[in-house]
Amino acid sequence: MKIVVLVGGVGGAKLALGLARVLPAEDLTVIVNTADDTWMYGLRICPDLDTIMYTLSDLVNKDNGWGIAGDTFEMIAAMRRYGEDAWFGLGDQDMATHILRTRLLHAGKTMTDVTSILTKKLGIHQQILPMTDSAVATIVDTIEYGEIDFQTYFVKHRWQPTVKSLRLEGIEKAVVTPAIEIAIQHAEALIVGPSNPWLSINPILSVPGMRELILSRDIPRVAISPIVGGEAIKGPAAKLMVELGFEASAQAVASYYDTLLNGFVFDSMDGIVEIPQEHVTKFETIMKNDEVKVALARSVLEWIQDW
Ligand code: FO1
Repeated sequence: MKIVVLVGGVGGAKLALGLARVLPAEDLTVIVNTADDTWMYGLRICPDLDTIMYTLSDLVNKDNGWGIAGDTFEMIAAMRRYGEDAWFGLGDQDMATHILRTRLLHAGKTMTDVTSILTKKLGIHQQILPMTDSAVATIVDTIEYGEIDFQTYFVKHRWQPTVKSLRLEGIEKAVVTPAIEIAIQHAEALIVGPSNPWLSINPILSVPGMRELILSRDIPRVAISPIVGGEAIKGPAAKLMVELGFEASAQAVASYYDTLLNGFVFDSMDGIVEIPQEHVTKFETIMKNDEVKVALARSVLEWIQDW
């Protein structure tokens, strides 16, 4: 069954790993948010693409969910010796990814091409696609600091500033890539991972033409809730929902996706309530180990099989 999954970073990567373990590699395409991307020290950093690549190649630091296991931070220490305010934890091995990516981009390759080259070198056979080849950046308007870029909000200030609004710089000019068009047109189901709907999934859905492309497919289109028992499994989703004027609940996430999707998965701890999607179910969604990731992937695939 050909599956397209939309993801951000850590939570989405866990589901992608579960799906990768149960599907033939050629049946899985992972579409990844790139609105968290940033430039640092002249290098292009793509945190969510990195997280997906490291997770699927089993390189990932499982304690953090991002970065490479056992990496060292000598370069960052040397930056601090020069007096740099080096708050972003770029690992020494991780740097190889950013250096190669930047070199390939400077040589004129698209982000789709660069990602394909890097994933193949890491032995990943699934297709990993950036949401667009255009540069898009999430800008966070906060009460404390005014407008700041995403990594400053998320990493430097540990997502503690109060968010007034979010804006996607460059989104009007972004285009759906040919690879994404083909993947969605051939998909037999589309799964939205348990990633942050506002920070990770909305940028993907905001690429002009993306919603229309998804809606043109009469296939199962389901999301897994990132909110369990009114709280985010990881990260700022619940805090952000309240700041943006929503109730922090799985039901509010389902309403946010509305009829773009036709199915929604609650966590087994939550009660099923009235939502816009036609198909609703409950599974264990807190992917604390690889068995749960695989079990969740299998359950979702079985559930949508006969729609
Ligand atoms: N997240 C952190 O919380 N602290 C870091 O120092 C950090 C460094 C980092 C370096 C490379 C990379 O690919 C990701 C990194 N992340 C770090 C994770 C990342 O910035 C966020 O988890 C995502 O942007 C949110 O999806």
